[in-house]
Amino acid sequence: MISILFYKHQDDPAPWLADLARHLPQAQIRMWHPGDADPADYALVWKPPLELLQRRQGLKAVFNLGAGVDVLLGFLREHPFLLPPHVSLIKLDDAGMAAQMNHYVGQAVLRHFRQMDAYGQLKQEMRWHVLPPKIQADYPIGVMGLGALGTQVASYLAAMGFPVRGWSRSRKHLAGVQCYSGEETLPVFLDGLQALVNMMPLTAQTENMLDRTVFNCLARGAHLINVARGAQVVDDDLLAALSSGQLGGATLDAFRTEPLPSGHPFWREPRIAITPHIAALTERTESIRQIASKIEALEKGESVGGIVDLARGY
Ligand code: OXD
Repeated sequence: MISILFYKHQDDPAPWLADLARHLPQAQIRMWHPGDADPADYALVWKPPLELLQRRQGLKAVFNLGAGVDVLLGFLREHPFLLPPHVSLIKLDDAGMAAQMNHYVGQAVLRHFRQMDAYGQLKQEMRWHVLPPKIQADYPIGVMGLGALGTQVASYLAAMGFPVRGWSRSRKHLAGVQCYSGEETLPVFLDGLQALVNMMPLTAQTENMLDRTVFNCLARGAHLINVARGAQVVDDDLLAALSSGQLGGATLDAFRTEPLPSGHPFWREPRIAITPHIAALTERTESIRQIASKIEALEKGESVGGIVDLARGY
């Protein structure tokens, strides 16, 4: 019998365990508790403690129940022999997250493009006043990170009629999106952007990448949207760019420390919109359907998609 170990940080496991049992009736599924060192064929995890994976006998694959695999890759950097080479780390392919991401980024872009915060302020002042409209053709948006979710968001924004640029480490081609790749193209990609959307995986190269140098390349008053990882933004540089007016605002869904500590200056900065890491939530039914079919394929010796390239880090 296939045995599955389940752990999902800060989430009620009961509905997951029930759905898994429905989709994989042939499996023995258990929630991980501290001290459980019994063998398992598969581990389905989101932000697990290291102990869950250490010296786990029998593992064939680890499924990450979210988009970013940085927590697991962090473990592997510190403990290179944590997973034997035959054990794949598999991430979700979209699983309903792309549509949520499109909506989240779309609303943030439109709020800035249609000046809704400025109209909100005018309403507070009970003033009927028409602001000069922004012109869509003069409103380039840049998406950094063209992975599974980044490509969808870039195409979505292009379909909304915006000029869209995409930037990634390796070369990509995307209809309707001007694609740039490699560090040396960064200044051209960033030049004059009205909105910058961060969708990069967290790696040693992307940590602290969104700093004052990047912000200074954007159009004055540009908007930053971070739906990736907080550690990619230099918080003090962001606050300084907002104070100086180089950035007009920011929509942040990811933070260095989550939950965002109550004393953090972002809470008090009116130009920053904050959401608690909800841009794209893992959809249980779709994720379980996907993982169950991958487990069935792996059990038959077939190959599956979504395997993380450990050297690249995504
Ligand atoms: C993430 C997620 O990776 O929420 O941030 O899935």
